[in-house]
Amino acid sequence: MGKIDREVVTVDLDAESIKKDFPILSNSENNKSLVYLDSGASAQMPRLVIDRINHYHQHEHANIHRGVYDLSEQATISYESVRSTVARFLNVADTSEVIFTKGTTHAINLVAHAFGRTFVRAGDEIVISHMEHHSNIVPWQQLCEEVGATLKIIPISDIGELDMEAYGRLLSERTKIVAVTHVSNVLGTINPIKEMVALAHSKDIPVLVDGAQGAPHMKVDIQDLDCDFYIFSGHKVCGPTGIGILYGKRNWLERMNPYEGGGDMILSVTFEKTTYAEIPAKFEAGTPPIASAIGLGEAIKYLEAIGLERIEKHEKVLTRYATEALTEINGLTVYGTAPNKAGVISFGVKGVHPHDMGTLLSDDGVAVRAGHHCAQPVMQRFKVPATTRASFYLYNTLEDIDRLVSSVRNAKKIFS
Ligand code: C6P
Repeated sequence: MGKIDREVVTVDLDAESIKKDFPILSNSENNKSLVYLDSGASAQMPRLVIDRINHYHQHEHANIHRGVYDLSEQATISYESVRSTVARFLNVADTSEVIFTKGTTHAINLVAHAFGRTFVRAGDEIVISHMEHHSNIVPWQQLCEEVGATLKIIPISDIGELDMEAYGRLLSERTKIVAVTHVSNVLGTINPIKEMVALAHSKDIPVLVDGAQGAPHMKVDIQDLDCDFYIFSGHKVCGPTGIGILYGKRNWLERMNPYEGGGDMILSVTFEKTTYAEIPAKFEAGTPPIASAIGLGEAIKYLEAIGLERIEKHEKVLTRYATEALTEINGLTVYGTAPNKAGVISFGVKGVHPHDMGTLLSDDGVAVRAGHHCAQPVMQRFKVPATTRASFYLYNTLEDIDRLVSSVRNAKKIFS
């Protein structure tokens, strides 16, 4: 593709007016208007999500699934309706396959425990990739240590793509599950999930997809991907923290033991024996974050009204524009240059530590993340201790990118 001309580039989405939906984005940082480029860590919440959560607290709060009084019944209806909203968002046919969790990390731990302790034994193998977030490494590593299984790693190329031939070779009769990220939170690479699932399924191996950086940024169609588990966090889809989603195929969920025990996940309890509720309740022990779930439902409706396809397209324009402008800076390296890439740019500038870069950008009102991004193996792969990372969302504009680029140039001058 040719070079992007700032004047002629068109975006499908009016990010400037979308920005006005987000109260926090009219704040300033260090006396400069805030440019928020850390949505990969946590997206901001639009006013209607904040208002919906407040309304729940002021007018609807009661525990769910328990009370016979109106308030509790209303809270239950509001909470359960989000399950259908999530099912529509992911194109899941059976709402019972949608489980509320505390977030992506909690959901992966749930599967590693519940699936792992049911199906993985000594000598078995679990396949993950070199670009996983720690949340999709550590729970599997812990499982392997506990049961005597082995973790196998799909390598990545210099541009940050999975080595698909190596992936094929890693799958064997010993493989019990593949757990792979939809989109790398460091490199931005969008992985060929459908192809990976088809290959694994041809050998009867289930696939878990960490969708923390996928579901917020593109239309996810579970029936098309055909994965066995898909996971994401509320706070990365413009919802609140403390809530996440685990989609799981009924066939697996029904055969998995519960992860946590407690109220709401049982059918009957005696001191001799407990029997468990059907899914999804079986995996939702205790009082859930009701307000957060309701906020998540509102966030999803907000994103749907704008359109995930438009959001994805918008982020692609921003990414291309930012990549071209940043790579014009001498001594700047972008880590992760796969052609199929989401709105994440990790970079380093010769002579400037990523943490110093992050601090200097913050002085200019530009919020980015600096560090290992909870993906230390990616840092090891590219032989860097850390990177600076800008990540984009629907409310970012080309002017935001201009501010980033000019601030990176200033930071570079300070250190030269
Ligand atoms: N990545 C980032 O700045 P939680 O914290 O449970 O909501 O999500 C964990 C997680 C799992 N997988 C991927 C691919 C992720 O990107 C994240 C969260 C944030 O990149 C915070 S470390």
